[in-house]
Amino acid sequence: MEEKNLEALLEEDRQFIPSEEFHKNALIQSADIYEQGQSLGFWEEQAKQLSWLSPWEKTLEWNPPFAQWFVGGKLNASANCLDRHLHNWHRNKAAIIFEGENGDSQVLTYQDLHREVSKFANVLKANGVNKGDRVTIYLPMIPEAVISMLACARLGAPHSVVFGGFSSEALRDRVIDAQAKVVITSDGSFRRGNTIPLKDNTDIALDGVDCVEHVFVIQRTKQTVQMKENRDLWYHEEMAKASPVCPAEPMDAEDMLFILYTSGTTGKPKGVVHTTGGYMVGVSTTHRWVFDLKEEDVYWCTADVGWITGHSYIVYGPLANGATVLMYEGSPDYPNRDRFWEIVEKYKVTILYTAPTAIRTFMKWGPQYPQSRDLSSLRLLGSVGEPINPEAWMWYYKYIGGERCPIVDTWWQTETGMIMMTPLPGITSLKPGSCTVPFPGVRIEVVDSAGHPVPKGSGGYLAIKEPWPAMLRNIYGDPARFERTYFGNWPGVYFPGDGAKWDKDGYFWILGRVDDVINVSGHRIGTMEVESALVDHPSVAEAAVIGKNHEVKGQALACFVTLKEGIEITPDLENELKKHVAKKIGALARPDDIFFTAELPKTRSGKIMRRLLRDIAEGRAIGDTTTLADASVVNTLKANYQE
Ligand code: 6R9
Repeated sequence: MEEKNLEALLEEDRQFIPSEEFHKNALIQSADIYEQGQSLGFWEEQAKQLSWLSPWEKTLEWNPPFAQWFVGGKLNASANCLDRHLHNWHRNKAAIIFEGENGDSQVLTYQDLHREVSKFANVLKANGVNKGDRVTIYLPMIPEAVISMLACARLGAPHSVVFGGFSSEALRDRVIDAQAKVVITSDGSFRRGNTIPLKDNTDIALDGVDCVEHVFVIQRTKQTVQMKENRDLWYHEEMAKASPVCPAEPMDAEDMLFILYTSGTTGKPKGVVHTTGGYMVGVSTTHRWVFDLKEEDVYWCTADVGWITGHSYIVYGPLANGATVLMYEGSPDYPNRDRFWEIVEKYKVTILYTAPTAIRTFMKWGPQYPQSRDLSSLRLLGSVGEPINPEAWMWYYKYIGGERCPIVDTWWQTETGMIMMTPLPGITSLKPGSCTVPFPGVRIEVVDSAGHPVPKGSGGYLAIKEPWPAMLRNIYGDPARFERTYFGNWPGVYFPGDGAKWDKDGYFWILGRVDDVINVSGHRIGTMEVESALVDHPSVAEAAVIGKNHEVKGQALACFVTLKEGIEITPDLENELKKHVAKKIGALARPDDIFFTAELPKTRSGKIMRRLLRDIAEGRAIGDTTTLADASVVNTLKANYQE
């Protein structure tokens, strides 16, 4: 545990009680809900909010570490997000309000979305996609990304969305691991006035990959692309021919809905598997209660659909609840630094869900940007992705929420599928920096290394003691890794990889990852992935990567590199290595620092002394890092270092 963090958090004792006004209008007004959450009947009640084609026979079948929820039940996720909203006035409600980076906009009602999804499902079907086939989606934040996901769900073809900022190599690994039959991409994507060539990236990724039969290309930037004969098809041409009628495939509650890759402690990303019934129950319930969703809300989650936050809280949760979802394609500073606030003002956004790294960026830019816009429509704010430091929380509360909006700090993961710890905004007192308490029906504790709960006021490891409906069911193709990674510490207990503290009131304070995963701007990056990318470069002999504290990103990548015999250290090489990592993984993994060193400091047993490296990177152990190339320096540091 990081002592420094713990101390700082222990000093935080401000509390914010829900206003009378918010409380009396909230969906959840009584803490009795936590009592109800203690029986399985609670999740059955929530499941009844969805439409099922056949009822389930058993709520939970738990053979640790394998869980099955709503056993025997049948439903379709796309039908739950679309068809069931068509029977009344809801069909004319905006499902997606889209704002493009260049200022173009589009509104899709539930009826529109249903039609587009049905058409695209027919296109996919006509091109050989059947129930169970995997489809990789590599798209910008445009409505077609949602249409593609729901079209797959409609056919029962699990999707694997790959974030549009990932490199062609990262895309290739994920296509191969999933053995995808189809890839859906676009010509390019807009980014701060430039374009990123997604189709070109896809072509490189698929070179020599034989599982992919078709690539669908959506026209977004209109840049020139190569269309490969017999493989590539234009989305708009196929859609023009498609029928708008496509019945949704009845899916078993435990049929796979999607795979989503995430970083772990080894170099190979894990394909996290989510299934249909439990996931839909988990995300729709949490979305409704955590965001206190009302019919008239305009809900904006700023995540990308390439991450779990986009899956659960842009697509499946909100659409299952019939919400109006705002979707923004671009970056927060294009064309100006007030773009987010311009959007809030333009569409009268009522709920905003974003990440601490964004909030810290806005803090750095200064309050004049939000202050120049009318943000009075906002009534609730959310945070996700990493711990929010109390100063950022206070800034968000004051300058964005006008000291009127509760902030729900939601802790969860790709693997948990749904929000696991969070305030319920009508009843929970907020403490800046704490994600407060587990959601009803979720059992989480802070434990010591033996798995025993620690007393209130101390720190330890986070542990999830009981299965929950939206939990991951497996790692695609690797059940042994699934068991080892998540259930290897304490039998039958899920280990999320985070350290946490439990305060005197039973509130949880997340301290960050305790494994070799680094959280850069809310994105998980495995140190091993970056180390492998570096060692892949012909000049590099060995590499060690650590996360150093960073004002805006939370953590940034600092890399220690030893070079092969005879290779010279030059500023060019430093840039080349940074570029190499970005090319191998994606721009989000571009290192902040490369330190060339004659040797990596290791313990007698050969383990890299990462804490020493962190002290060096953060300037504590040594002032001038250029001397690291002198072998004696690292050896002296190492000799004086107390691990
Ligand atoms: C949803 C998402 C998961 C990791 C998780 C933790 C960190 C997420 C947090 C938080 C503190 C919060 N994390 N939310 N830490 N407070 N509210 O981000 O999923 O990309 O899989 O990352 O992010 O360390 O273990 P994912």
